[in-house]
Amino acid sequence: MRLSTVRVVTFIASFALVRTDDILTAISKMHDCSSCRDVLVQLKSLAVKGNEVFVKNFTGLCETLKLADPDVCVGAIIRSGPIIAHDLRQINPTSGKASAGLCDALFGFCSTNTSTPFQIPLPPPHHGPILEKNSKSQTRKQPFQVVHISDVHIDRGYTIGSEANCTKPLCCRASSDDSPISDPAQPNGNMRCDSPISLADSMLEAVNAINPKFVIFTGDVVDGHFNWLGNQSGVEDELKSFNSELLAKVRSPVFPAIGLDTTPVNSFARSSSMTANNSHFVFDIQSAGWRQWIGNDASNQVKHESGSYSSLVPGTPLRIMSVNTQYWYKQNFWLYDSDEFQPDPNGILAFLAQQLDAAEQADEKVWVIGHIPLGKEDLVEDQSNYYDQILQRYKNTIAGHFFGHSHKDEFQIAYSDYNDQTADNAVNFASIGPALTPTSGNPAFKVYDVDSDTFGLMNVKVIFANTSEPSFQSHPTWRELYNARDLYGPLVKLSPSSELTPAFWHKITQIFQTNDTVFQLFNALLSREGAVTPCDGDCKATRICDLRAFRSENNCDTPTPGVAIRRRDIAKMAAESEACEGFGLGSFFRMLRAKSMKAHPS
Ligand SMILES: *[C@@H]1O[C@H](CO)[C@@H](O)[C@H](O)[C@H]1NC(C)=O
Ligand SMILES: *[C@@H]1O[C@H](CO)[C@@H](O)[C@H](O)[C@H]1NC(C)=O
Ligand SMILES: *[C@@H]1O[C@H](CO)[C@@H](O)[C@H](O)[C@H]1NC(C)=O
Ligand SMILES: *[C@@H]1O[C@H](CO)[C@@H](O)[C@H](O)[C@H]1NC(C)=O
Ligand SMILES: *[C@@H]1O[C@H](CO)[C@@H](O)[C@H](O)[C@H]1NC(C)=O
Ligand SMILES: *[C@@H]1O[C@H](CO)[C@@H](O)[C@H](O)[C@H]1NC(C)=O
Ligand SMILES: CC(=O)N[C@H]1CO[C@H](CO)[C@@H](O)[C@@H]1O
Repeated sequence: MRLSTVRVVTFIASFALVRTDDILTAISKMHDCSSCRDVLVQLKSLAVKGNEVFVKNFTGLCETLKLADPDVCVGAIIRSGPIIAHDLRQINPTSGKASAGLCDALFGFCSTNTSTPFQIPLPPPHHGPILEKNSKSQTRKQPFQVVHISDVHIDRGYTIGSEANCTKPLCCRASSDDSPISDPAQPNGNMRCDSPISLADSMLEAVNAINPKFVIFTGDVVDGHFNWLGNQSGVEDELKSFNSELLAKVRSPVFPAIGLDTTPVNSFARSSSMTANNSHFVFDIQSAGWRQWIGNDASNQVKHESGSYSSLVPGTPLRIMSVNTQYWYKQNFWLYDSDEFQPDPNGILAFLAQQLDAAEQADEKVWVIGHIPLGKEDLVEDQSNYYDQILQRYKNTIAGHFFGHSHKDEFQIAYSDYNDQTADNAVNFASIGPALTPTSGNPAFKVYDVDSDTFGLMNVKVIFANTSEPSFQSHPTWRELYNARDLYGPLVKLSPSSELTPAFWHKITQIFQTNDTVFQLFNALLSREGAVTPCDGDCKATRICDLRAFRSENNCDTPTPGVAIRRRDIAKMAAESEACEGFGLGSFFRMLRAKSMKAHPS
């Protein structure tokens, strides 16, 4: 979509002068945290007039400025707008954490690298010195396999032959707007579209053929159209359908985690909100849908612990703790409706700490799984820091972390001292992604070879389907892209009997620093060589810094307001954004700012 700058300028000028209370002028002058708060003051004056006025004004702006197609504008703003209006009515927009968080989520201002000091109450270790995990054991049993799938984003409305090069954030759905068709959607997927059912089925068959001991699924079921078309019954149907497909196609038990699937998307209300708008329906559906895999106790926890649960893998001392990370996600606008400091929304951290303590006493090992990794810019620094305190205390019990959300094949390392990031100080690591949806690269999943005594990883294999191969559209072929042991092991002289320890991953990041060939390969593998973006210099330094940041206060992402606007195709912006929110209110407000700055150059 292209728009005439002259028209925009004229429009904004008239709008700003005649129709709204200087909101756009304030937006165009925004350049730091304080001027961002000025905008919130203006927005609040609109919010107090009611949700309808708030929604109508912004829907009108979105449409007139052609920030998205009209149905996308109306659909997205009508869903999330009322939450933002509610926030503004509840909080002081001129100071405090809530207004800073809202500025950060909407415009990319007021973000800091700091967390609010708070000590999570934790009991001291129960035993004497815990036996060192024997990560270099010479006598190992045959490892077992675990499959990790993530971010399937299945579009049940995917229509073969529909327009794949449309003007919306996602395509491949039948629409009367698109004729004649320039780029027809193929049977098994397209990079501008979320996954057709046939692609998901194909992957689940490949997963089943591996016959893993169990499968972990780190969330995100519904497709991006839900950002502007979703409703509760639609989300319910999607979640149930994917549970049924997993059950029908995969013999192994599945341990899933709650993703961002709710309505409006990302928006999980805290229990402190005292409002009817919450996502309890998601927990009810999954409590029932996951019971046959995770057991009765864990199924009840899903319902009563806001989607989190703790479940022992049958026949092993390995416990899966699945955490709903969404109350720690900056694009969950429900987080900004109170000025009261809430260190542990919905008691998720307390639940984890209590379960880890019980696991420690029972001599179990734990894998923590969840949707959003804790180290990126899009995770609230506070809860990331408090989770890290729990991790440090239970580092001998936690044998692994597994997340999704970024759609990338990557990892994050935790250190006992983040100011002294060395191999010796690396205490844990998280394995992240990749995604099934072809929007961010070739569809892929991971297979882990797991030591049956320590539950550490002996190998990480990435299995992918190449969308560029002509045979992909008739029959996707799933094969190994690489495995970490063969690719990286020789570079760090990994001994044949050693696990892929946190220290191993730290040493890989050191190789990235010294050997750019290896780093560039890693950069290509992030998207399974399917959507490679060049990365040198500062980008490389940031990537390495981020791989060493299990805590979000330690990453090197600097939210650059409006940066994505420089991309040629605005419609694609949301799909490509690091935060992976799709077309949401965050992207809307950032686009609005970029447009208003063009109209009011400073
Ligand atoms: C925008 O808000 C103003 C109040 O500030 C209201 O008078 C006007 O009707 C709203 N515009 C639309 C299109 O709803
Ligand atoms: C975070 O810290 C880095 C390095 O210390 C700094 O360059 C960056 O500007 C900081 N970001 C913010 C938002 O304060
Ligand atoms: C998609 O459409 C745009 C304009 O509508 C055109 O410029 C572009 O070449 C098309 N891309 C493909 C891959 O067909
Ligand atoms: C809810 O969404 C589904 C598609 O997911 C759609 O078929 C249905 O009409 C929608 N219901 C309402 C009330 O909008
Ligand atoms: C995917 O297939 C294309 C076309 O055959 C090929 O050029 C490319 O190298 C393949 N990618 C990978 C990662 O194998
Ligand atoms: C970088 O790593 C590659 C692949 O292992 C190797 O072939 C090359 O010699 C290394 N380059 C340097 C400068 O060490
Ligand atoms: C803040 C907010 O979104 N409130 C909504 C909660 O749900 C009711 C009924 O669905 C709506 O009327 C409110 O606007």
